[in-house]
Amino acid sequence: MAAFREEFSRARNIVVLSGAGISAESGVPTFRGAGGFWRRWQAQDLATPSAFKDNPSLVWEFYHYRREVMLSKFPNAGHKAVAECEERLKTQGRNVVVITQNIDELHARAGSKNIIELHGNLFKTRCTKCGNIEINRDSPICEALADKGAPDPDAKDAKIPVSQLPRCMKGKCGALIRPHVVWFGECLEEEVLEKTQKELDRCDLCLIVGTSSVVYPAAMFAPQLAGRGVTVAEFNLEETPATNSFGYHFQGPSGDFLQVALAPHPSESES
Ligand code: BJW
Ligand code: ZN
Repeated sequence: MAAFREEFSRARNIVVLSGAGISAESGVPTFRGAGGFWRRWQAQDLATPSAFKDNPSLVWEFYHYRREVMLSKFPNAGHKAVAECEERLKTQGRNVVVITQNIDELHARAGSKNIIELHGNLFKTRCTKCGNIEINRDSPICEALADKGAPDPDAKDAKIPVSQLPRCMKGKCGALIRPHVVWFGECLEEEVLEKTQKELDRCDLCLIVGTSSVVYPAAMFAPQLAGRGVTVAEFNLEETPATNSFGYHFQGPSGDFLQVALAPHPSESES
């Protein structure tokens, strides 16, 4: 940690690449770990365009459930350490950007400003017909989903009629809307990828936090930086397929480690 802190004190452009694990200490389920979504449900039934085409009711139940869960969740020490670091380093002319795979908004709620959401946002919707994107924090998002808990993977036939699922409010459109998130087989937004590349190009220190590093393209960002000679520090409960390519691996809850890793360095008072 002391060696990492030395490198941290010299870095000018820090990238924090985060995944579901950073929100685990807030009580938000991850995807692949114990209690993770993909342990209980099949990803192809809930997070692909064909799942939404075949059963929009089941997919909406899943995202509705996750929206409702977030009402009782709050940023944890990890999100806060990242946000405080961004604010503090800004006054020193240094830059911190969060590039997150998470759609839960906890980085923003902790106070981070410079955020790139790679996989979209749980509280945005997109119209399947006119493409209109809206922020939507309604609870429930439509009457038919009210009081629905987690979707039952074995009850795929108990479908809500499409006419009762969330609809587009733009003008007279009225078509079915979907969560504005990136599913498997879908491309990440061009603008998001361009912004990400710019940040990766100027990055001189990367923290990769709470991601299994198995989902592309996010999984290749940190190994690419390491290949270019940029220091990468991984914060995870476990080792990942990418661990061996990184300079530092802090194994444990990210909240605990990030508080220490990103605390003010003595040299900051000199700058
Ligand atoms: C803690 C902790 C604590 C716990 N402290 N740590 C190249 C090679 C192979 C395949 C592909 C490829 N390029 C593209 C693909 C296909 C596919 C893919 O990657 N497949 C792989 C699974 C094999 N990728 C795509 O389809 C992407 N699109 C794309 O590339 O377009 C171009 C293209 C299209 C078609 C063909 C080819 C190219 C889109 C990917 C979209 C992912 N979407 C999801 C769901 C949507 C958002 C949502 O509903 O939330 O995004 S899937 C899910 O996985 C979600 C997550 O953002 C994402 C990553 O998961 P994450 O964050 O890593 O979570 P976990 O649960 O996996 O890991 C948690 C970690 O935290 C663990 O390591 C724990 O140990 C740790 N942890 N508690 C520290 N307290
Ligand atoms: Zn529309």
